[in-house]
Amino acid sequence: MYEKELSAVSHFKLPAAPYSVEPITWGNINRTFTVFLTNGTKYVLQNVNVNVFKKPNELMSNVKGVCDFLKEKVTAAGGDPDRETVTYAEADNGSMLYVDGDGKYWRMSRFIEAVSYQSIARPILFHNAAQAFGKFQAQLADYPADTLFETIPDFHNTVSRFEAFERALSECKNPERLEECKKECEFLKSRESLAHIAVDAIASGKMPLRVTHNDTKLNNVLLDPITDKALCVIDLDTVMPGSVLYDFGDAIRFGACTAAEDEPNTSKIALDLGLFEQFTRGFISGLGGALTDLEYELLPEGAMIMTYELALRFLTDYLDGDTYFKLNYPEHNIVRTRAQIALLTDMEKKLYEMRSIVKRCRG
Ligand code: GN1
Ligand code: MG
Repeated sequence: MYEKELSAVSHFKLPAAPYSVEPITWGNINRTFTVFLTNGTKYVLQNVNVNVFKKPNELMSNVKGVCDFLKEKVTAAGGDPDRETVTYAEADNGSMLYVDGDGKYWRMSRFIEAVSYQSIARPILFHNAAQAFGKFQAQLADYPADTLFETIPDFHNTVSRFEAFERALSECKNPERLEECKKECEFLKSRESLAHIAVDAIASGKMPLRVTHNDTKLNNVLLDPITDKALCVIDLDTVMPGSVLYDFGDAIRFGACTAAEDEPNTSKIALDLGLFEQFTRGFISGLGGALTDLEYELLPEGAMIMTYELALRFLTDYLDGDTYFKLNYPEHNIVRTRAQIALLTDMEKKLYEMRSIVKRCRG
């Protein structure tokens, strides 16, 4: 069992020998494992998905650059860089990536003893996660953005995402799937204007580009199980120039929903306004309030745009024959699409309440 993984591990400089490997099942892109060492420490091993991250060396250059930059900031602020930032292990070739005989790319990082939540057990957790994502963005405000590679081109370009959906729809060769998702396709077409809000505001120079995380799911922040404080933001693969709306919106989409992002029973899906408020407060305070008027104004739309984007992406993948996201069962992508549409529908009803909450939190 796990011979390939253990063989990859043997190419990294580690403080002790590995003795076992266990898979971590969440995460829709890379394959991830916990590696246990004989000295009692643990490491995280990842097999980078090169179908998604086509230039793994550029990816690691981004990740390493951001980690090193954050380590300096954390140290200067008197924090613990080993717990508050990710530390990658060096491979025997001197880089942070090992390529095996099958052309698979592997990387390893120190395991941080903390909790990653899939859903909110207590509201304070969401507030603290929000603060960490806000602070993450504030810390990277003076990061040299021109040194960052675009690891996935047009990642949150919702106009391109809409075009990709239309292309998938016109090229789909699976009549059953086409029939099955007619309603969803109509819904997504009817909301096309959402795709333009952030993209146009950025293109016209009305809204700034910042260095953003771009994948702010709740499970991408580690929290201390005793104090509930957020320790470390993880999964830096998509750190790229982007909009504050993306980080805010994606976190709301995932964390302020009353059900999982792949809940099959859509009647369980709604936006929890209490959690929306917790996140908004935490995020603004983590960012130190450094938002423009337009950014504040569009935060609720940010939540809708990201939910819409994920609906487009899941449905595109379904129509394309499931080549991008990991699946647990064949219908997974259409179930995810329906869940996003249900959430977006509820957000549309709650738009005015979201706006009042943002105003209140802005103070
Ligand atoms: C993927 O693998 P994970 O869970 O970090 C995806 C995100 C989606 C998310 C949906 C590189 O993230 O964009 O929001 O699934 N990451 C990539 O669950 O596409
Ligand atoms: Mg990710």
